[in-house]
Amino acid sequence: MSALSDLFSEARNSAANLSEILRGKGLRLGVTGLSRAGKTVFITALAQHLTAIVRQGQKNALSVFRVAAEGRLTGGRLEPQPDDHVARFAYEDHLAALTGLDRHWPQSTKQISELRLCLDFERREGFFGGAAHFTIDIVDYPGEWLLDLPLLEKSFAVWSRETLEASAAAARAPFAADWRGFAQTLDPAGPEDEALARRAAEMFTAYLRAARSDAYALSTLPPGRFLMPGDLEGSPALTFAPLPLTEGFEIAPGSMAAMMERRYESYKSHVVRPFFRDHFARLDRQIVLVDALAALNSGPAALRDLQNALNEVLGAFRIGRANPLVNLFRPKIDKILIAATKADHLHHLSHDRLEAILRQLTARAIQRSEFSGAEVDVIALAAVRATREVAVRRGRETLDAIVGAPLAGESLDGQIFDGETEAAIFPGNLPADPRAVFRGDALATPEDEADFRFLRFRPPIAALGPDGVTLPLPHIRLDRACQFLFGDRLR
Ligand SMILES: Nc1nc2c(ncn2[C@@H]2O[C@H](COP(=O)(O)OP(=O)(O)OP(=O)(O)O)[C@@H](O)[C@H]2O)c(=O)[nH]1
Ligand SMILES: [Mg+2]
Repeated sequence: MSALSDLFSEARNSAANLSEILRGKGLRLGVTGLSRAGKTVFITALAQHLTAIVRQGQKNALSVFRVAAEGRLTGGRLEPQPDDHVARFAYEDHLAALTGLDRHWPQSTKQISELRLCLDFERREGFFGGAAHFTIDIVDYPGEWLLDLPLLEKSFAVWSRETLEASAAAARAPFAADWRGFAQTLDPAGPEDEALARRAAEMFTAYLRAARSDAYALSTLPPGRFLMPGDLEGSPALTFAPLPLTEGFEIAPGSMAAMMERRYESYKSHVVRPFFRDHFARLDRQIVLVDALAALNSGPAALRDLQNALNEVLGAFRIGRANPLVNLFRPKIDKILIAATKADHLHHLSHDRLEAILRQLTARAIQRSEFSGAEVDVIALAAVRATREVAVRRGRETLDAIVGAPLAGESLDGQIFDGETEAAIFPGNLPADPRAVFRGDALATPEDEADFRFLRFRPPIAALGPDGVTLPLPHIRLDRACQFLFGDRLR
C-alpha cells in the first residue's frame, strides 16, 4: 500500500471520524491554498457573513446562497472547535484587523487553528421538515505546509534529485547558486557531520526564502516547515537538506547521506503525516484558493511553477463521488470548488478570462476529479472586495476602471501611494487565449510589456448597519461559493 493510501485508511478508521459521519449533520470543509492565497481572509469573511446574516437581516448580501435568500437561515454562531489540542481560529482578531480603524489584512498564518461554524435553519417542507442545524468545521494553517503532502510518497533520493534539478531552472538558479555550490562540495558517502548538515540546511532555507519573495512568487518550495516552522522553530528536526546523489547510489550506514535520509524520513513521519492525517485525510468538500493574479504579475515561469505545485498537491487528495454505503468507511471529497481569489483586482468583465486561466492552471486536477466522479466548479472570487467599479471617460472612450485605496508603498507610473488616497486603476486586459500567459520564459514580465498590472489594495471601509454594528464586508461570489459547497445540505 502506498504511503498516502495508508494515511487515508488510518484516518477513516478513527472512531471520531466514524461518529461524525454517522451524525451526518455537518461537514469538514477543506480550505486549500498555498501561502498568501487568501485562506485566512476567506474563512474570516465566511464566518462574518454566516454569523451576521440573521441578526442583520442581510438576505441580499448572499443572494445566491438559497437557504439565506429564502429566509430559512435562522441562526449562525461559532462553537467550540472539535479538537481541544488545536487552537481556535482567531476570528475576532482577524475581523478586527480588517474592520478596525487602520484596516489591514491579517498576518500570514504561523500556526494551525480550527473553527466550527454552526448554522440553524428551517428545512423546506417535507418528510424531514422543521428546525435543523448544521456544523461546518474548517482548519486554517500556513500555506507552506500544504506543499509537504507530496513528500509522503517521495524517498530522500527522489526528493534530493527533484529539488536539485528544479533549483537549476532559469527562474530559480540565481537564488539557488550559493546553496547548490555548497551542496556539490558535500560527499554523500563521507562520514556524517553535524556542522556540515547545519550549514547545508541554513543555505537551503535561504534559497527557499529568496525564491518565495514577492517579486518572484515561486510556489514549489517544500519542506514547508523550513519557511514556516511553527513550533519547530530551531528544532533539529529541520537540520537536513537535499544531497547530490547519483542514480542508484547506495546509502551506507554512518554516512552523510544516511544521516540526511534519516532526518528527512523523521520529518515525514513526525511532522507531515500527523498533520495530514488529522486535518486533511477526512475532508468532505474542498475549496481550492489560487492567487493566479500574483503569479500572472510575475510572468510565465511563476505561472508554470504554480501549475506544478497545484498539480502535485491536488493529486494527493482523495477525491470521488460519495457512495453512502462505501462512504461510511471511505470518506471522500465529492465536491471541489476551485476559486481564483482577489478577483476584486479586476473589472468584472475580465472575470471570465481569469476563470479560463484558472482552468488551465488546474486542468489536470479538474480532469482527475471529474473522472473519479467529483463535482468541480471554477469561479473568480473575492472574499473581501476592496474595490468598486467605475466607468472613466477619456475623450470619446469610456474605460472600465476599478477604484480603491492602494496599500501604502504600492506604486504605479511613478506615483507612490500612501494607503489613504483612492485611485482609479485600469487593470488592463487578460489575454483571450488562456494558454498565452504560460508561454515564454521571462521571470518577471517587464512593466512596459505587461498587458495587465495589479496593485494591492487596503481592505474596504466597513459600512455600519442601522443598529450601529458593522455590516459584513462586501464580497464577490462568496454566496456562490457557499451554495456550491454546502447549499445542498441545507435544503
Ligand atoms: N483585494 C483582496 N485582497 C485579498 C483578498 N483575500 C486575500 N487578499 C490579499 O492576500 C493576502 C493574503 O491573504 P491571506 O488570507 O492571509 O492568505 P493565506 O492563504 O491565509 O496565507 P498564509 O497564511 O500565508 O498561508 C492578504 O494579506 C491580502 O493582501 C480579497 O478577497 N481581496
Ligand atoms: Mg493564513
